[in-house]
Amino acid sequence: MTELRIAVVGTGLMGADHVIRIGKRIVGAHVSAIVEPDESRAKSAMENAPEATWYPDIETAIEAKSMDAVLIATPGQFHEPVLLPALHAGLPILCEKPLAPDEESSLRIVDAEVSGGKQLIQVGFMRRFDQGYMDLREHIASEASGELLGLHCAHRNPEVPDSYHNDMLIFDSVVHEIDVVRFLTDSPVTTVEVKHMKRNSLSPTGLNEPILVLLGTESGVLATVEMNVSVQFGYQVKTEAVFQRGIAEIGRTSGMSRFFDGAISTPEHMSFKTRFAAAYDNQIQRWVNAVQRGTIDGPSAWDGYLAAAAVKSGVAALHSGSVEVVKYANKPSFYN
Ligand code: ISE
Repeated sequence: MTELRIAVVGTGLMGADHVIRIGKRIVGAHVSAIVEPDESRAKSAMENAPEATWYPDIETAIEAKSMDAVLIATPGQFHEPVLLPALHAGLPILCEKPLAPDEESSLRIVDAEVSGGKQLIQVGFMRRFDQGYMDLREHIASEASGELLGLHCAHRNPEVPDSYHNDMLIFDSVVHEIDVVRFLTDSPVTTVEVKHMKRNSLSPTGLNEPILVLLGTESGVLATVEMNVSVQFGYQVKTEAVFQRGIAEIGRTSGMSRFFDGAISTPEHMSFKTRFAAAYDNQIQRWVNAVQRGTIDGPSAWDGYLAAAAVKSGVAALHSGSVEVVKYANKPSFYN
């Protein structure tokens, strides 16, 4: 089988990481094109992709037929203008989360995929490829500890870039829990409420956090999410699941413990790039394999839309302080 030629669109933090990953660890694919308007960023990414050609925009890259598949890693608000021409060209796409930051553009993307007649989009909710989440989902489904009653999720970032603004707490960060709570429980999020903890004076100006988000699901399982983007000490994503007959926990950092100078210490991750490195590898390898078979293997554009619809209520809840009910469009039979 010939190697899959991938165009990586956007080579900021995540895109540059994916270029290295594809070059070093992914089997059966290589980066054939870097699509990036910023020349210096493109050049630095190309140091890890010797076979790649640089294009400033997706249209020129498509015109040059320089790829078999597209990996989109630009910020969420720039996904739609890349997704639509790539879909139109019939290219398989792995699109970083969120599919789009708002419900309306997510629906437009879904409509475009449906009219093209083939499922081409996979959304990069990488937590679904993390061993801990996969094990927990299986444990919940097995009912070995009885029925699942609730989830306590902690999502902590040491800090965020200057471009991060308050609504991103929901559409850029909590969107992971919104997707993964449905993945774990097999039940859609139906209500969202947001409470504020005491504001961290170390949070950047304009951010009012940490927040506590309550996600209610159709099945009655309630998930609490501590969303904290200024926790300083490290990057931590953990979940505790409460069952009828016990508790299950994922995400506790393992590794060498040092007993030194009157303290016991284990290093903590500082970024999602290392915390979820294995999940990203797994996600991209499975996507490459699926593309070779003409399919996808992971969350679809419809999953991306469902997350966006719940995000809309989440942002409303962040502003209103009330419980917001999530409304979903009818699922096109195309996604059954
Ligand atoms: C970022 O965009 C991610 O996707 C990370 O996984 C998340 O932890 C972070 O809060 C987001 O800003």
